[in-house]
Amino acid sequence: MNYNRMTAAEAASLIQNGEIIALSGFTPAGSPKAVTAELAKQAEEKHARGEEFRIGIITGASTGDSCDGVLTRAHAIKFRAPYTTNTDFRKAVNNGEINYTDIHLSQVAQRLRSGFLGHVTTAIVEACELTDDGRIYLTAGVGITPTIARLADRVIIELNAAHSKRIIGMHDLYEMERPPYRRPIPIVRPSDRIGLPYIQVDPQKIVGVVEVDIPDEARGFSAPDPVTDKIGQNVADFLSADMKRGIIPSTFLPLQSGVGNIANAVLSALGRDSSIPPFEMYTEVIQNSVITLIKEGRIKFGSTCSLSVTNDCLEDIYENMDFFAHKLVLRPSEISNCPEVIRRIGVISMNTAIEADIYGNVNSTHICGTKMMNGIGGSGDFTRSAYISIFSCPSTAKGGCISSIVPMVSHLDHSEHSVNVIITEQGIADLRGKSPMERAQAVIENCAHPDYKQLLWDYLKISTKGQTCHSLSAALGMHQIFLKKGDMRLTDWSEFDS
Ligand code: 0RQ
Repeated sequence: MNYNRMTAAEAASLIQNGEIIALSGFTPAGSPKAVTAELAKQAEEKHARGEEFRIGIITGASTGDSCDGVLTRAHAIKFRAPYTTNTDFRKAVNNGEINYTDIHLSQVAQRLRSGFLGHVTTAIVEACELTDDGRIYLTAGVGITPTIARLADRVIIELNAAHSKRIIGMHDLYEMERPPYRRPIPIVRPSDRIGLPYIQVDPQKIVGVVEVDIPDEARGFSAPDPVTDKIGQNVADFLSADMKRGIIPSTFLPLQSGVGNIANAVLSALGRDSSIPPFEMYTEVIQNSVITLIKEGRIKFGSTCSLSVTNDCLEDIYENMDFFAHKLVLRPSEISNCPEVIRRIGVISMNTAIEADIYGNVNSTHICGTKMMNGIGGSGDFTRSAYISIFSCPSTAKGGCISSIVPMVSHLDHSEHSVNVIITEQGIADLRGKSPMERAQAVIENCAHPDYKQLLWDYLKISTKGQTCHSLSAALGMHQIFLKKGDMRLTDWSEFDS
């Protein structure tokens, strides 16, 4: 089939006001970059002419600035799901301009198939190769691509020369069936392959092919500091102790690790801990630290939805594909984050909290209960089904003015029932098998910063006794004082009714 080669601007002009588009990729890895950038320019031109132009966007996870950033600044996004990390997007969501739906990432494809999210007209898919019979070979991130390529009325391909074709073969693409009576997902170890290395669509649906040469808009990482190093060491100590006690088998268990600076530092620390044997990952994002550990032989295999690595690291993978081809597999998000598989293979989940409360509830998404940060991502997919679920974070934020350990989380993403362990640079609170009061004691004693310990002990004194002790008027008092006075340390419980 001779595809219609076109410019990014021509492809963008196919998309009309009010449409819902869906994008390939997971994090900036594998996300389209050229058509969305042109779409933003065209939206600005239409707005200048007084024309309406706003669309819905559904993705696997976050994208780069050339999607969420430019389209937000062009006021072209009506609604968006799921996870994003873009600062301008975050502001527009929090000022009410964009309708944002936060969804567990494993569920996005199923919700699309079931029609919960409306009808996708256009899928924009980044590929490194396309065949005449409609085989699409993806790049560094998969996300929801198999599902959107099948469901959308039309597919636009961004054929990106910045990605090496040597990545062909690393993907294992499998789309879940619709219920009822669907068959089990036959993965029993992270390296199992169950699908195809490409997506096949009807070539007639491919309405345009845009040739580009644009690297992924990967984010760098802050260098580990003493706080993130200590958190990492505490996580490693915890896992090593559980292995010595026989809770974790001596062969170890597959690990999941979240996004961001802390996750990167935690993995580096695990890699350095010689008491932990070489291990596997069953995870949704692989960041730079995992690639280093694969090269060092500390990580044996990584199953992931994306290679969310810096561009020099991605180059390194492409250049050494003979080595990495047998060490990595890229899967759709409904498989990389599939609760069935996570529970079966015994994944240990390690995610980052914005704040945790003394009873073990975790807020991963909202600042002071109202402002969206990034979204729940895959943290819920993994936490609820994990063999052991760990949350870590620094004990304070914003120069010590915020305690990450609070009496009650200001927004709930992961409840006390799903959270097994909380770890800060101060120490480890193992919450397994503990009552709420025992959990509170462990969290305050082991995880809270010394500046906040007494305040939290005093909170328990003023709280109403019960299975879970709280003062309903003071439970969010530390947040209120931060919003009023800029420092949670100024909280005085006598200002609240007990
Ligand atoms: O703000 O950038 O202005 O300094 O939050 O915090 O400490 O740099 O941590 O980069 O690891 O991100 C939870 C957001 C942590 C991330 C979160 C402020 C802090 C800083 C970032 P500044 P750090 P990280 C798999 C799993 C949810 C989704 C998930 C995330 C900024 O890990 O999005 O887990 N997780 N997905 O100062 C006010 C607090 C704060 C606070 C931190 N209590 N109050 N601000 N900050 N705690 C991946 C995917 O699903 C794709």
